[in-house]
Amino acid sequence: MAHLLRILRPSDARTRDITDLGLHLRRREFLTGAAAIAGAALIPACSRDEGLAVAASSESGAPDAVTPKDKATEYNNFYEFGTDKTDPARHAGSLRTRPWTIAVEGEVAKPGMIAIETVLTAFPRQERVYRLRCVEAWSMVIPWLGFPLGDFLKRFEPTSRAKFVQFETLVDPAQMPGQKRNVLEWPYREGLRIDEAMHPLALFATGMYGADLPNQNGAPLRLVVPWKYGFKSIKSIVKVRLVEQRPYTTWAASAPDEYGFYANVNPDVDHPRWSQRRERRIGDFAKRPTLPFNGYADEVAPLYAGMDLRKNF
Ligand SMILES: Nc1nc2c(c(=O)[nH]1)N[C@H]1C(S)=C(S)[C@@H](COP(=O)(O)O)O[C@H]1N2
Ligand SMILES: [Mo]
Repeated sequence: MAHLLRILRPSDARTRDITDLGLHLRRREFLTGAAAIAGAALIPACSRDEGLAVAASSESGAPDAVTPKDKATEYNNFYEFGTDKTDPARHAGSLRTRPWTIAVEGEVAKPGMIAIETVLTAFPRQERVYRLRCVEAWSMVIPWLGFPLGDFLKRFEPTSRAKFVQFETLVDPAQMPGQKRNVLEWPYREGLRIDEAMHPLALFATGMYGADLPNQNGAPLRLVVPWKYGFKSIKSIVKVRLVEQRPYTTWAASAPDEYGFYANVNPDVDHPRWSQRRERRIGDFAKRPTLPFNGYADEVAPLYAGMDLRKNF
């Protein structure tokens, strides 16, 4: 991993935005002689819970600023609470996030239930500043608090037959009023190939902006896969199942011509109803180019070597 930078404490990221980090990246880029600022930097964990950041600046050289917190917490997709962007912030207060347990099952040597309190103590949180690119062609830059998904999975000892991971959101229409309508098949389900899930950029997030996750952003535990369209980043997870075959995933099942299993951000593959070439960063007026793998190609493109990414969209 080429570009390294460190935020010493999670709170630093709120005061020093990615503008500074972008300059820092560019300096490093200059020093290492690399051609372009390609995307994310991953910092090896050197000490416990010191707050690590993965930041990026855009290909044009213009630094990416962190999206204001009120935008990231008031403009959401979380259909369990309604389909309007403002529904989750207005209705997610009814979600009870304690007690909360996550079931881990399937192709693992040690299946079991893990309480969210155990998750919070067992896996030290790091800060990761990632771009989030929704398939609807808007984007944000969000400072998450979380830990590598791979660290979580390893604790349950996946077997050699674990080729994919499936995730499920809670189903409870009393807490999640959007589930009274059949806009999607509940529970919301998502999945990754095991090598994608083990990639160090794949994150299990329990917080954002230096605090615990607001309910509307997927409390108490959600997935964040920054190189894929936002719908892969499933919220409020209650089940993780390791499986041998590619699992059912909600959006790919509901509209297979529009949403693929891989859903890697790809400006060259249009959605049937709109272009994916450009995106609107929430808060910006002008659109900006969408980057292959959302700017994380250096890190993740090798996962897809030899694959036809138009077919496997
Ligand atoms: N359970 C569940 N997870 C979900 C969704 C959803 O409707 N239900 N929406 C997805 C979509 S389309 C996006 S873009 C992101 C949005 O995350 P954010 O609201 O935290 O920005 O959550 C994803 N995770
Ligand atoms: Mo999305």
